[in-house]
Amino acid sequence: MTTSSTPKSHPLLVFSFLLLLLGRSSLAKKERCHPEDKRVLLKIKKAFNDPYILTSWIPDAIGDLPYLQNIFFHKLANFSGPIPYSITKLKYLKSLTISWVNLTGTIPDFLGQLKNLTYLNLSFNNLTGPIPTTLSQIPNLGYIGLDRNKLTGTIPASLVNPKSPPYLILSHNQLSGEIPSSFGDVDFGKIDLSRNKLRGDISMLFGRNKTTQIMDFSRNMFEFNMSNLEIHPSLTFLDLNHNKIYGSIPDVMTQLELQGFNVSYNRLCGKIPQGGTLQTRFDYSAYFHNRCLCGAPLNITC
Ligand SMILES: *[C@@H]1O[C@H](CO)[C@@H](O)[C@H](O)[C@H]1NC(C)=O
Ligand SMILES: *[C@@H]1O[C@H](CO)[C@@H](O)[C@H](O)[C@H]1NC(C)=O
Ligand SMILES: *[C@@H]1O[C@H](CO)[C@@H](O)[C@H](O)[C@H]1NC(C)=O
Ligand SMILES: *[C@@H]1O[C@H](CO)[C@@H](O)[C@H](O)[C@H]1NC(C)=O
Ligand SMILES: *[C@@H]1O[C@H](CO)[C@@H](O)[C@H](O)[C@H]1NC(C)=O
Ligand SMILES: *[C@@H]1O[C@H](CO)[C@@H](O)[C@H](O)[C@H]1NC(C)=O
Ligand SMILES: *[C@@H]1O[C@H](CO)[C@@H](O)[C@H](O)[C@H]1NC(C)=O
Ligand SMILES: CC(=O)N[C@H]1CO[C@H](CO)[C@@H](O)[C@@H]1O
Repeated sequence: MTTSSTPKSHPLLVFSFLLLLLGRSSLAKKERCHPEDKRVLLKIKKAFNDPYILTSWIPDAIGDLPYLQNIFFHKLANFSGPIPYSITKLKYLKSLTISWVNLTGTIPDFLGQLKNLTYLNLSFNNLTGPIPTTLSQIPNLGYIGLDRNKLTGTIPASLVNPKSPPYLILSHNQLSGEIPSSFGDVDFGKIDLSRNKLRGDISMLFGRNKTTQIMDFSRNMFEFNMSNLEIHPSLTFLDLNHNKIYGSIPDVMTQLELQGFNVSYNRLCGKIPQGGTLQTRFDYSAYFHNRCLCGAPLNITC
């Protein structure tokens, strides 16, 4: 149930999409839109016709739609600016996507007031500053996508709520520092921290009990000994390229049904374990530029 307008599409398309998503479950099925919401939507429609809105792009009136559950803004031309405070009036909001719209400023602390949020996607914008610690005040936030912005600072330890095993996508930012050790207690579904300036040991994110499927830590400065990593069979994608990982590739990797695997540009040594998908699915480029890795598919004998 998603729509994505092209960069040239008119804001009114989004308005009509909002209209489609409206409604309280308690309402009679034929009455799609709460009457009060309808009145406000008409106000928003008027606002979108007013070119002035382009300077403060989400009209304040959006906060007068208390029953709205989903917001999906994607690839809208000429939209730019910060997230408005009025969004906190949307007490029932479950899903918030504002992506590819040149959102600027910081991620506001007040997003933590959206207690019903389960999905947050602010990817592909120009957001700056740190990740607010207030996101941890949202009890069931299971999906956090803040990728492809200009976020800085460290990842707050409180960001992730272990009770709602999260998808955490923070790739393509300028985040720095180490991963909070408390993340070792979390069983992520997917974790993508690629293309940041993160460093330190992330071996606590692995383990026999973790059912994580996708891990992308590529292009950071992570540094740990890979030799004794324990990995659950659910892992299907592991990208570690361009870090400072040392030791050797553990034999357990041959027992996984890997769709993606890349340890190139690290400091690994020793023989690449032979078997599983390690030779059949991945060529030398998944292994090259290490300190002293050898064996197939590298053309280096051990
Ligand atoms: C965006 O702004 C440019 C320049 O002001 C204008 O030419 C274009 O028509 C606008 N696009 C939309 C979809 O309003
Ligand atoms: C972010 O801003 C830069 C420069 O202002 C611009 O070139 C870029 O297209 C913007 N990114 C997005 C996703 O709008
Ligand atoms: C994004 O917003 C910035 C700041 O308002 C502006 O300078 C830039 O031109 C915008 N970029 C696009 C692609 O709209
Ligand atoms: C966030 O939204 C963008 C645009 O719709 C989409 O490409 C991306 O996959 C979404 N990210 C996540 C983590 O859902
Ligand atoms: C893994 O899970 C089992 C069963 O739940 C538990 O006994 C064990 O202590 C866990 N191991 C680790 C390393 O957390
Ligand atoms: C990595 O760990 C293995 C197993 O504990 C150990 O034998 C090896 O010396 C370590 N490698 C480095 C470079 O510290
Ligand atoms: C592994 O990553 C390197 C560096 O980004 C890239 O050049 C190579 O094509 C990748 N190989 C595979 C099999 O993914
Ligand atoms: C899970 C959750 O926070 N649910 C809340 C959704 O919003 C209503 C209205 O504010 C609250 O009563 C629920 O507790």
